[in-house]
Amino acid sequence: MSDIKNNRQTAAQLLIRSLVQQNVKQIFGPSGSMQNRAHRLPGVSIARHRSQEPPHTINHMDWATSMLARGKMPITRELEPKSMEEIRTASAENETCSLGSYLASRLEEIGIKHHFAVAGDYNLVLLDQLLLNKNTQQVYCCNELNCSFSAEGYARANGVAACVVTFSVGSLTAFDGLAGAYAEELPVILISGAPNSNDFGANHLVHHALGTLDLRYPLDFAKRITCEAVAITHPEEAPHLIDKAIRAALREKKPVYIEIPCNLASAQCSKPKPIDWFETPKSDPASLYAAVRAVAQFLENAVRPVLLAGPKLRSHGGIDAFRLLAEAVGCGVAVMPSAKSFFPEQHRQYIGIYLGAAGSAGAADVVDSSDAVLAAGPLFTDYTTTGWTALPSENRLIQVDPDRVRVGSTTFNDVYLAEFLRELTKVVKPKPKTLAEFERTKVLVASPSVADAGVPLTREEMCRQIQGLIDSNTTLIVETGDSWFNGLNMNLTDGAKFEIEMQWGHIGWSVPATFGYAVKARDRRIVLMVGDGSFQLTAQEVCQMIRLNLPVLIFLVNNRGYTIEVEIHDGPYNNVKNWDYAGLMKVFNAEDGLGVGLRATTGGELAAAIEKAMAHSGGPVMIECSIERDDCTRQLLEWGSRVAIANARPQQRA
Ligand code: TPU
Ligand code: MG
Repeated sequence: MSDIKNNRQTAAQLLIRSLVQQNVKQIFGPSGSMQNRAHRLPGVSIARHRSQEPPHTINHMDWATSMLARGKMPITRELEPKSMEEIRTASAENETCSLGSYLASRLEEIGIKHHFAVAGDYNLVLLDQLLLNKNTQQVYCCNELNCSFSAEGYARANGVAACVVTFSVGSLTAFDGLAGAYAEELPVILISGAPNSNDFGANHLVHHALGTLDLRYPLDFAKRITCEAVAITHPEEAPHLIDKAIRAALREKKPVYIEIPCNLASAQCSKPKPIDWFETPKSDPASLYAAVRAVAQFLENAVRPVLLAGPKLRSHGGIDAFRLLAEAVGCGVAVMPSAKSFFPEQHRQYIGIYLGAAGSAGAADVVDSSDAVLAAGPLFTDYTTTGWTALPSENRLIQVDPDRVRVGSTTFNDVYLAEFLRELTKVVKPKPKTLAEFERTKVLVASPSVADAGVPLTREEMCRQIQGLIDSNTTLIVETGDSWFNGLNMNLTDGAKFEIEMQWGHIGWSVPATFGYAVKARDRRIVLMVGDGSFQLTAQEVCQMIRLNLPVLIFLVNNRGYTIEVEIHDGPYNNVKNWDYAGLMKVFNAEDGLGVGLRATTGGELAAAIEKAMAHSGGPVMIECSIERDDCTRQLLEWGSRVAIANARPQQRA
């Protein structure tokens, strides 16, 4: 028998004993075994809390214990000080809270003020318990995919996020967004309800499952796409498992999975103890020293080094350290697409986005001709290298990963990114040649001219007008499709932020992710660019922006198809059924919403729509921009053709 159960019995027995000792004649409270036991004692009578409940139906040992613990036992007369002392001692030893409130406290402690949720019978009690914590807010989503993507977006703005779904039917749908969080290095805590703990291993079937006795497959799946997956089977182990999972998420910057059976959400466990959640990892001193020496030497020997910012810089806390290192070296600084905004674009050393022929004008020339590329937190894939055409060769690459440094073919393990960048900054010498080269050779990109107000809207005119909205308080979020390249081409003033999901690349990600981001960053102007094809996956989450009065500005690019796919490989499968996108806002508003849907088919209509949007408050505005199916960026054409070649490589013979 568990310690907690023992303690509860001891506390209840102690109470009865002391009441009898003090000649208490009546106990008010729910009927149950404690009263039954007391009743058997001479001279004690019971007044039932709920008269309709027969005394034998509820075991209220829990009730008595929790009332004791809270000092609220409604007895009819005061107890003698001596016995109260005894009771206090017993209850102090038994400091408990519900498992759900334990979890809520932990989420609050690590800075999660909102958790996203979809209700289901396996998580209802847990949701009740989480609601009891008034410092955190529950935010509802239309489905579990959107729920995990909303949390992913919230993690981008907040550093960490949580979402709550039901067992199997809910969690399997949420896993797609959770895997996305893994790919994008975002700590998202997925909490799933589960069947009653007695059903695991029992010889009967439960709903929302496969119709077999196997109830462990969600946990098994979760293990493949998280850095920690735990299933709670007893309340006593909940604190340990919850803390273990949260710690892993914060340490690894990856998602985790916590499964809680429906009957345990309100069960008692020990109260949370203080924890230092945010310990910074410390490098192995010898390895750090060796890595710094090797890299400093490599840079010293090079004539034209450049720095390249990668997407992992943010999750591993290296953005500031990278900038200081860049300023110490004084060379040209390029960024990978997913690291746009991690280095200020107004900085004199900024040379643009490195994405081969699809990147900023002049950036690839500098990086590709450099003899030392220090890439901090990069992720080199077929997409980010434009079909392997923008990949620095190993003999000129210094790759700073989250927990190791590679110089050419030598690897230094147990070296942490931010610490390494700081140490390297102390010893590097200025090497400004690549910046001077870039300045001499750079091609100035002409600003697009203003289109006539009455002519059909073009992509270029649409982007010109959106560019005018970006200020230092803007976050620009861009969806898979030509919106990637439209967004990458935008100039960001200092303070503006940029969000892209290029690694997981899930169309539909941006609508819920923008919702999640906006829940956290209410003070920012959030601008989303999303294509028609992508929007159709997760459109309904716009209604949650309306529900919470979030003033998101959505540019829905209606080009009647999957243009990005058209440029990789065309076929009838790239045509999209047209929708009345702007008209959807009316549907989502129903009787009480403040969302606005507008349409723009010319530059003049777009300007008028933007003006209306800027004057609107209290809800999102969607501007549906109609453009030609083939009106895409030069960068998409360059990128699409090279990715197509990479995809079509023939099978290599062994
Ligand atoms: O600007 P545009 O027309 O390229 O954007 P739109 O209309 O949003 O089309 C996106 C087309 C697209 C697809 C169908 N981009 N990638 N895919 C493949 C894909 C399919 N399913 C998921 C979940 N993610 C994907 N990336
Ligand atoms: Mg499209």
